[in-house]
Amino acid sequence: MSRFDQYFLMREEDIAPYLAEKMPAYFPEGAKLEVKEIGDGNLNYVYRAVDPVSQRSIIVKQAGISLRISEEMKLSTDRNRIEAEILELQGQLAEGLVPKVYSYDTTMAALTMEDLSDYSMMRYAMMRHEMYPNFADQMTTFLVNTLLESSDVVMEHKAKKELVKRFINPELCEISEDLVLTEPVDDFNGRNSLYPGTEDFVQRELYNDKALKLEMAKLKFKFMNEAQSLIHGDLHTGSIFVKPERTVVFDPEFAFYGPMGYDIGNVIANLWFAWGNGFACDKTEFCQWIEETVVAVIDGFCAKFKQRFAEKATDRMAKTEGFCDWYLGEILADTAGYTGTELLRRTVGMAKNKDLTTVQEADKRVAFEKRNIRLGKAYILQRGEMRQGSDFLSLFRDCQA
Ligand code: SR1
Ligand code: MG
Repeated sequence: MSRFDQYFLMREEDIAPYLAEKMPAYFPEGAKLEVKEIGDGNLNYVYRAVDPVSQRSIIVKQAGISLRISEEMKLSTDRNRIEAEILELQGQLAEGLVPKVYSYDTTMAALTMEDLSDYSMMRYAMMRHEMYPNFADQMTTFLVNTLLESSDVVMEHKAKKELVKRFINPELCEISEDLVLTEPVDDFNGRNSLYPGTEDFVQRELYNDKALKLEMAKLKFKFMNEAQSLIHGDLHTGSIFVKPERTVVFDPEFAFYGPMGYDIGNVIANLWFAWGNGFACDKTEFCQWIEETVVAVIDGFCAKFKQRFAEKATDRMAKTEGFCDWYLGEILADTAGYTGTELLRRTVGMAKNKDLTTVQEADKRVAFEKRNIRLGKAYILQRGEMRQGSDFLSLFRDCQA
């Protein structure tokens, strides 16, 4: 009988005995581990354990039954199982671009994985206005490999449906259905918080705009009903680690079978948040790099997608002449739509981005928020017109005023 045979929420002092029991061979015998809680997300607890002598280290991530961001929000701890399983799958599809998982413990809802503390979380790297020239190339490889290769274009259809079943994720999807795809235009839970000076603008541009609400409803139903690919489901810059030579995507607990454009759109929107922070801090070169990166992510995705489609498509009808271009066009429209929803929800919703909230001067913060809202709306309303990276950039420039 062990104290880890029944679930409880661990604290720092529980991690060394937990690892001694569950991962006895990982550290040298007699190692005295130093443990620190380093979680930065809204949901879970993340511990880093280091043996200062051998310098070996590991991450333990545990799901709580209520969320860090709100005690009232309860969630099944099964999300950690989903995370462990998808990381293994993504590791096969996009080798080296996700952390290695060592173990998953269903009782404690805890997984152990590779420690990437020598990387920076991309959000903080962006807030320091650092530039990562390999990011677009590695991110587009991750996106194309994980999204295209988990879709019906490539997979045998019954095997794909098995994955749809295995990664059904109703509770975390509900969070996104509400926070991302409803509350920006309809604050029915009363959870939005508006920065002083933006209230009338938000009322007019978001809550009273019927055309926007209709398009948001379409995007919501696509999110709920289009089991296109095994998506990460929360691909913001807080789910990405970077160092100059390598990009690693983590934290896929929101994963489920949904539209590819949701992941790509999340990346693009969070790049625009980084731009907004850079702009508020007068970082011209950094902003220029972000603009180039947005274009490179879209164009790189399209080029790699077409190439891999030609190499890997197995479905007879998917190989029909013209289908790949049509399919990619739909993905780009979805990408623009979900870029828009992410821009809006991270500006007015309960889970805001630090790139935005750390801007102290009121006039700059208001300008940042209004630009996000104009841009988010434009991406949603004009999503059918996006053909390439330069279209995403032109729309962004049109919304500067
Ligand atoms: C209630 S959880 C708020 C947000 O944190 C996660 O990272 C997701 O983005 C979610 O929408
Ligand atoms: Mg997260």
